[in-house]
Amino acid sequence: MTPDDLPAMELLDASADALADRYRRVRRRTEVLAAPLSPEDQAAQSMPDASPTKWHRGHTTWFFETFLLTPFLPGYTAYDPSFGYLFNSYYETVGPRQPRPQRGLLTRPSTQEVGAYRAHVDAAMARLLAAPLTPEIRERMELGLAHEEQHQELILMDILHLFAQSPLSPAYQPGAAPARPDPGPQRFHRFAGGLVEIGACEAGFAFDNERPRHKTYVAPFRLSDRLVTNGEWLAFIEAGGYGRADLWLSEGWARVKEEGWEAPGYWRRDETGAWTTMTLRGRHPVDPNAPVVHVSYYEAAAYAAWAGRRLPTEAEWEAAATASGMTALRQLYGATWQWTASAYGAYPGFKPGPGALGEYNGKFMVSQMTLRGGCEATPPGHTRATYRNFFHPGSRWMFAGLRLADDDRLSEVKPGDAFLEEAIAGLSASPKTLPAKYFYDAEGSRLFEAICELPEYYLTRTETALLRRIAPQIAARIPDGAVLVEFGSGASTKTRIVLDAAPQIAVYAPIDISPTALDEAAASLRQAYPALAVAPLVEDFTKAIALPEGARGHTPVGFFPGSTIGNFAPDEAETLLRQARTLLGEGSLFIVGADVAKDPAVLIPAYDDAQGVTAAFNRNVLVHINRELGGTFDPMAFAHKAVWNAAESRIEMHLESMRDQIVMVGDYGFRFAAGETIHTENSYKYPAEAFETIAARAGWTVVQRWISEDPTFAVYALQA
Ligand code: AVI
Repeated sequence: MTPDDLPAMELLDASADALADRYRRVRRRTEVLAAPLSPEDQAAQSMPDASPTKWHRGHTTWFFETFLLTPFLPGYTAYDPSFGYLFNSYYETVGPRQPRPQRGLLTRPSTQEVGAYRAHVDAAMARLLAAPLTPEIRERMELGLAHEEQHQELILMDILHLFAQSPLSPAYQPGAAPARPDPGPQRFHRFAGGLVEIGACEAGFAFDNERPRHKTYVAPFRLSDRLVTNGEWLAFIEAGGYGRADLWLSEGWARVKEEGWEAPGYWRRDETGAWTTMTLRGRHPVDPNAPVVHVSYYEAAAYAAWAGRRLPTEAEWEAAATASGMTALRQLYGATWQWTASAYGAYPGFKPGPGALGEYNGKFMVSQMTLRGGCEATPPGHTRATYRNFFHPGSRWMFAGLRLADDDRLSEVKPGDAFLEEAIAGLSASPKTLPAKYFYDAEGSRLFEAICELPEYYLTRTETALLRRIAPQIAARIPDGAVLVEFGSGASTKTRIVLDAAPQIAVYAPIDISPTALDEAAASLRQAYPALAVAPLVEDFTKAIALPEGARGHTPVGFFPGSTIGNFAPDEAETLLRQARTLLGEGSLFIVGADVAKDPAVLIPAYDDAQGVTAAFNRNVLVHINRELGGTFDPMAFAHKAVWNAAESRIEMHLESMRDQIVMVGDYGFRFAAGETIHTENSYKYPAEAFETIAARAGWTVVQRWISEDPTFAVYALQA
């Protein structure tokens, strides 16, 4: 040995120690998991797929004995030659074995004797691990440890299945799980796909089925940031999901019929009709916020069909999991295994290894579906992005749930689109909201004009009459050559009253977000008032920071009729008035119309008219979203509601979901419970003093106030 070899040797020894240490920890963890179970618990087998805990403890020990001690520890003889038959799981190369469905008949060896077998093998393993380790031993050690960890999860799955058969619903672990917080709406993250690489690279441990790493093409797709919840599954049940053959694969539908499935595995309805489920903590009410678990592939696929989605392929899942890191996608590894749409098969270039261990995963590569991620019962650090779990599509006893995916069809939605961002933010809020300004597409503007003509909608008529009466007084305050700046001018109907009374106005500067409304209004005013210069400004008036070019050199007079100020909350109204003051300038005049609080018997019909025009106006925000953001709202599945909120002194408009439903907006899915509302508009009705306080806070002095006879409506003259 040269001095240069020394550090390498130390490293080798250190890693041998680490391996021995890991061996002890993994083996101890199995014993800790088995500790709460009595010998009777450990011996029973609840179905052919599940094995007794005692058998898992024996089998994992046999694995080390067969694949490490016998070939590599000189002089080792098997603890008991009969154990090879009892604890061989499926290795044909090793020899015959106890049939899997009859593992529960193995009353001998006793649980205690299995403990002694474990201790014997552990002592021999300590001797093996104390000697220098060849790469082959190391490789088998890694496999043996990962194998034992797989059985640790199986112990929990199988004991849960066993305990679920007991009329006593025993708890493996005491106490109820804490209630989960609402995970919020599913967000569908977009992934570009393309030619991606999946599978484990050569370095480090991975099971044989994770290799070889290879390239595969993935079309652009979207993947939900979280798992489907029990609450969402309940909606599927209540929507008759288990009774609709059209949602199910033929084999799945046959299972539904044969086994009478009407809910996930372990779910049961109690006397009150509420659902409970069996967990490792015993039987408990189903937590609507927890991920759904114990669903078969058939159920997962049916749910996805019902939700208008699909399951991700395993390549999509892995590409997304590796691309997103841990931030964008939630619940990747620690909640439930996630069914994928991929059949479990060999990766291109896969070849089973030589000998018995070549049987580990390869021979099961048919008739099963792949699951990705990990679950609460998966030992910490056991799983990874490339990990491929697999089960028959009808199995439900493992901890399996789902995450939805979809094709990426929405490339027309521009990132950074304010409408999309505000709609997503509002629909993600609780309670859900949408900004009122999005009522006003072309159809919304037309509907609003129709509202202004309604017998119940007193505002327009009353304000118009009031303006006609007070126009001379307003005109007297307007200087010669002024520019009349109108905020949210729309059709500029009321403007004419002021223009008629004040011919000294030289320029009209309407500000509106709708170019078509502005063009039409400007054209018709130019025709009616040939001496008037019209200088329109296409802008959201809440954002306008400069007057149009044509207003330069003229004294600005602001005009903001229609009680649009009432569509802003008091603090927003104050900000808006302050901005208007900056825009119009020191000393300017500002004429503002605002509705006044009054009897709800007058207010409510004004916002819920007999002809349903306001209802159509309200629903139009959904139509607008459908058209511009690829939304899937069924507007008629939402009822129009107008309510008087006395505490806030405002009329509120809401859209109430008439049923449980899932709606997509852009990449995002939103669940609506029946009766849940979207708050779409506030229309504040300020007592005159309240409005004047806001105006004063914004730096304005109220120089005159006019209030109509019943129904009351106010016009204020403010001075900067
Ligand atoms: C534009 N704004 C003043 C109307 C209002 O009365 O709040 C909008 C409206 N909403 C329902 N009907 C009319």
